[in-house]
Amino acid sequence: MNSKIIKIGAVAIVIILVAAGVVLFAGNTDDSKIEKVGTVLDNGAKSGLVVPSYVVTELNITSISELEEYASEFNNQIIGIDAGAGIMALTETAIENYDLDSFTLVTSSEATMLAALISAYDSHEVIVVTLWDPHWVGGEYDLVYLEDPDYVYGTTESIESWSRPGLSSEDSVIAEIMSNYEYALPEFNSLLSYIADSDKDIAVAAGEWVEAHPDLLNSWIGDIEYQEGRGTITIGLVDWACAMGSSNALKYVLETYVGYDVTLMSLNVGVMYEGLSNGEIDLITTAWLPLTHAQYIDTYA
Ligand code: PBE
Repeated sequence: MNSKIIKIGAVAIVIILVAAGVVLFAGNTDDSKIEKVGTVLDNGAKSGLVVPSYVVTELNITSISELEEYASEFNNQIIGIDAGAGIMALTETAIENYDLDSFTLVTSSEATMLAALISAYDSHEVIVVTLWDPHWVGGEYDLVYLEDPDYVYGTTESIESWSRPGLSSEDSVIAEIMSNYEYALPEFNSLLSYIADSDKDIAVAAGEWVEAHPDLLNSWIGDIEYQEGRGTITIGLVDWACAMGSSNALKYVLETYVGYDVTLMSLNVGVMYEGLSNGEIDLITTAWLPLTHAQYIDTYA
């Protein structure tokens, strides 16, 4: 064999190896995608800008498009929640869309926003907050969504469960439970209210609520039986009432009726999705879609 043929052969081998590498790499990219594993709530979730009902009657304001005229009554503030929450990005869009130039969106947390809302409510002050449903607070206070004629906050959404890449293919038991782990809207509202009204630790209250709903529990676990040592599951969540409710109830079910060891990890929303994507977190039950968490799903799914 002359040296020219050997060289051509070597070049061909290099080309084949590079092509194989490209194929493998492409495969890896797919394997790094987070996966939808269930629907916690099918439709019925919504979000927007909310005021106490007395604000609607007293200022005669019903729509976000009228907010700018009354900016000073609101101290030029919209009380928001944590940075990275989908509702914060949607509210920045609303500020641009409805020309709310006099307003600042205040970054805080759900707990701080609720404290501000309740304190304003109790002293009959004007306030506007970012808020959503399902949430227990709407059942306890007389609150109104300002109309959103341009649908900046979309219409209704679903709350979905997502997993790290590969969880369902590795563990058919968790895959089956997650595909069953769904609430009707009145059930989900009932869970959140029960937790909010309870003096007990949220984990205990969520467990009590599950025990009081045996038919729902059975619909989640089906004929899966308890088996000790099924493994460890880390559920990521943000400190939002809805996420704490669904995650604590799921932890109770997986530990008490299935045999997993479950850790709940409370995080910032961006870190939660990143952790899901790199496998540090196994599951989340708080993906609001198609709109609120679209930015994270576009990045990681
Ligand atoms: N929320 C509640 C979240 C999703 C769950 C509406 C505050 C958000 O805005 O990202």
